[in-house]
Amino acid sequence: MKEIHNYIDGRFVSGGHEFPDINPADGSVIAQVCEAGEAQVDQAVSAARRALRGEWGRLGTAERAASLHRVAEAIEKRFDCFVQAEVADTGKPISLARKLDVPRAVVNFRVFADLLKTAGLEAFQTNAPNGKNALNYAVRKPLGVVGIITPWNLPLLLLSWKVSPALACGNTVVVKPSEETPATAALLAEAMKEAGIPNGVYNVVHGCGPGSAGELLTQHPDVNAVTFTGESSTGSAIMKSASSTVKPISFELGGKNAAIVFADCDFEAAVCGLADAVFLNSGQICLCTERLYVERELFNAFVDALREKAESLIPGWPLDGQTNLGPLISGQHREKVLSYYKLAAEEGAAIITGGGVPIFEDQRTRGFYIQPTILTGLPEFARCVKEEIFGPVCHIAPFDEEEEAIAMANDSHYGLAASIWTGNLKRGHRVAQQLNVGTTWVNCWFLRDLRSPFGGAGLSGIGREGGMHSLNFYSELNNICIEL
Ligand code: NAD
Ligand code: 6OH
Repeated sequence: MKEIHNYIDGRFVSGGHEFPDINPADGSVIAQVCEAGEAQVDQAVSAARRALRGEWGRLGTAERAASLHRVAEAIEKRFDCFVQAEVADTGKPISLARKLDVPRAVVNFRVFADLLKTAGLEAFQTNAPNGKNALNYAVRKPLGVVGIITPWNLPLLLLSWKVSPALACGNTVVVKPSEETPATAALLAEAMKEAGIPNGVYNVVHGCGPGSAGELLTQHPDVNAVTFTGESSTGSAIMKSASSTVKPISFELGGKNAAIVFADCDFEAAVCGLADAVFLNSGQICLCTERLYVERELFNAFVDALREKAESLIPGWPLDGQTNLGPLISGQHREKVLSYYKLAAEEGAAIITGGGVPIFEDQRTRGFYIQPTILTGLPEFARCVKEEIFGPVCHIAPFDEEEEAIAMANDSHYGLAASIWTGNLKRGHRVAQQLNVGTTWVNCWFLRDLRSPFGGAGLSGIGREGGMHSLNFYSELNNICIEL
């Protein structure tokens, strides 16, 4: 049986308790994963601390940028290995891993390398009231050792989106990938080695959250900052454990994202765009849409068209190029999503399509597939309209007035993303500017420029990453004031 090891100070380290890495398509065991205990987390943090003082800490920005480009090349060289590992761990369709996950990881390293080379610094010439003149300028220094904790939905993509700016800023990192999807973080260690990244700069510890590697990392006194993507409730637990040592935190958390569809939209484009927004990656993307508000005159036609899209999805084997609907990540997560399907019926929803589990006559019966599901008829206060489900499911409600749609879209404790579908761009701007979210798309979805700010309002997060926002989070600014 294959083993996935921790990666500490440039070496793969085995030992300790092991847990299985499960293939969600058929429930088979892909590998045994070595869980890092307290001693190993400690070793990883110490290695990262030493590396800050070594060769890595002495590199200039141009050399660090070149190192990140070499990491990007090393991933590209093993592109198929990364794709296979991501597909096996997540069950996502191979077409998606090829098109989104792995290429996006490569681009993350390239974008932050280039940004680092071109990023300027703030400078102010000061004329103080006492007549003195001074020059103020800020220099960027690394935060130190950054703890990075990531989820299972886009494992390599979300990991690289944090590792690349953290390294660009001269930090060293200890990453704790999701226990469900440990493989690509380990493969990235091989790419780091190949790219000549010094030992201790990138470390991986495997395990779960509470009482395991995740919590050990966030409460470690020698970790200088924590960046986390995952559920809002986990964010709250991490905030508590990081608070005793007052670490800076950056949180990208859950969402209950809305879409507003106006009758003047390009109907086909809206249906196709929203079919992706609801069902891509089996609805397991933080940006996926779970609440749709459709202008009443379009409502029936829209529900019918989205139903057709849902029913045409192919829940095949992930490695089959035709498959466009993979399983959910785990049996436990499927139970959670199915409990919402059941709750929806209890809350009085009309189930337009789906609501259960697809039938197979092969090993997929042991996998965690679920039917894509469309609900209508729920009141806005229903739990299925309020709580993040994180599956291939949405609720569609009609609206009559623009203000009403905005009010319903904003009536959420979350505030990650939204989309607006309209042929009237003036309205697009007007509505977008009233939504309380971190990202609003008009006539598109998940079209992301890596330089633009990314994060959420309310329960959806703290802070922004992306472009300069990432460089600012991952660096400590030292403002230097010189009297002239
Ligand atoms: P999760 O919060 O259960 O786990 C995420 C990571 O945190 C895992 O590595 C886990 O082991 C670790 N963890 C759990 N408890 C911990 C603790 N107490 N201390 C330290 N680490 C701990 O999330 P998930 O189920 O892996 O991912 C799905 C969730 O992530 C959804 O809510 C989704 O919306 C959210 N998400 C948000 C974004 C975003 O950018 N806003 C992106 C992707 C996913
Ligand atoms: C959340 O699940 C995914 C976020 C991904 C990005 O923001 C991106 O630009 O790749």
